[in-house]
Amino acid sequence: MKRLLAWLATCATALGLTALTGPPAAAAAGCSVDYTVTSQWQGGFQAAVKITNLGDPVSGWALTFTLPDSGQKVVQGWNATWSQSGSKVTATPADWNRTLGTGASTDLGFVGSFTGSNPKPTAFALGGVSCTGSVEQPPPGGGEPGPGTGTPVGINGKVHVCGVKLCNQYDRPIQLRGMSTHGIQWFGSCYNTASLDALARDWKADLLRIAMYVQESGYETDPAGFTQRVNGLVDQAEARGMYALIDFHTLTPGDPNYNLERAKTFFASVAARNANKTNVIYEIANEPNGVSWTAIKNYAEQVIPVIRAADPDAVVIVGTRGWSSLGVSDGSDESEIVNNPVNATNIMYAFHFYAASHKDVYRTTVSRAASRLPLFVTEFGTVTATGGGALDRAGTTAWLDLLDQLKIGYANWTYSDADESSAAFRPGTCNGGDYSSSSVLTESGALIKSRVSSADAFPTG
Ligand code: IDC
Repeated sequence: MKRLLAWLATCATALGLTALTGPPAAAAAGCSVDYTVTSQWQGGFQAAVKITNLGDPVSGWALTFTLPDSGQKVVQGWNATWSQSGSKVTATPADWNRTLGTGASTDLGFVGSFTGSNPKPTAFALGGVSCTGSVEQPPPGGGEPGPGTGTPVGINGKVHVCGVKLCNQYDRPIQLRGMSTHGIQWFGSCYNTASLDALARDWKADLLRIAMYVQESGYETDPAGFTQRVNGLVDQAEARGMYALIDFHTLTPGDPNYNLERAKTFFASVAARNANKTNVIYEIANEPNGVSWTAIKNYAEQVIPVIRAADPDAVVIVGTRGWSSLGVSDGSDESEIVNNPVNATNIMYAFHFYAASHKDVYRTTVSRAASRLPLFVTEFGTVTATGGGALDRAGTTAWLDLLDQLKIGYANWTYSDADESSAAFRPGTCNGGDYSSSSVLTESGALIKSRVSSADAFPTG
């Protein structure tokens, strides 16, 4: 081992890797993977995986691929840390092969088990970039901010659920913090170049939740038009290196099954269109209410396969009973989900709160549920559940401290100038071009901006 290390150190010096202190501002990226089954026996096999970095040097990487047969499992691997979530496998480097210069290779391997046939895995990617043997050049000019320049998406790449957490391309848990739009049918003018630049640059948001109401003059009135608007905002978020949470904002009626056919049509379309993007997360039902967990689960198990058929490896978030309260607002709790989870992998469950309405019993539930279920706070307010009333600063702070501690991601309602205290901007802001001055912020906006803009500590490698 010592000799190997010494040899690697020599190679690293020869490749000029000692000068590698951090990622270049914008990097060329590309890779190839040679996958060989070196031996196979009844129910088992051994595979060799040679990765070659064709792009700029990397220090820290994650290899991901998909096992095509759901019976296949990685039993034991070497020369990397191996993990598997559903059919998705992630390998992250050991200390000695963290750094890969341009043209450098590293040899990994694993022993796997299988049932049925044993086809070759698919979708090999290094750091979220497909290993096709070609190289993606950085965009000309490399303008800031952008997806490859130290932005949330640039650093974390494609996210996935790992245990009860959300993990980045290095298979390390992360918390994504950002803002929700208001209903895009009403506040579309609030989402423009200047406001989204402010969200990415000043607020340093990781995430834009795109609230597409289905009723109340939303999607049902113009499916093609709303689908297009959502896709446009996905692109706007991507261009700024932010994740886009596509929210199918069901609210009234509360049974998501009322919109089942619409959901299938909508998600088939957005999942096909956005399948190759790194930044998309799907939220399939905002706030189920007046409906049982069984009915919600049934809806999820019909919509998720539609998404997976087009976009197999994106995270999907499922709304929960009682306005996404994990059932608490209906006198239940998370146990109904723990005992009867949605039959799908790479999913999370939504929890929503409004700080002035949802207090200790809700916080206790989230603290307890967080060790059992992957949770994402896809919507919360600093005020009462009406979206109005006085700001609850202490309650909001207690909630956000808890979410930070548990690394639970969140989006605040709303990045808009609605005339209600939950909005971040004062009424009229979206008629002008200034989204950056403190004078355009409401009390809630100022509080949330200070929280969202604090530094992210995204782990790499
Ligand atoms: C509210 C809006 C308000 C709108 C109302 C009805 O703030 O302007 O008139 O919806 O569409 C939720 C919902 C979210 C609500 C929000 C505040 O997801 O749509 O927005 N809220 O009431 N759940 C709890 C609170």
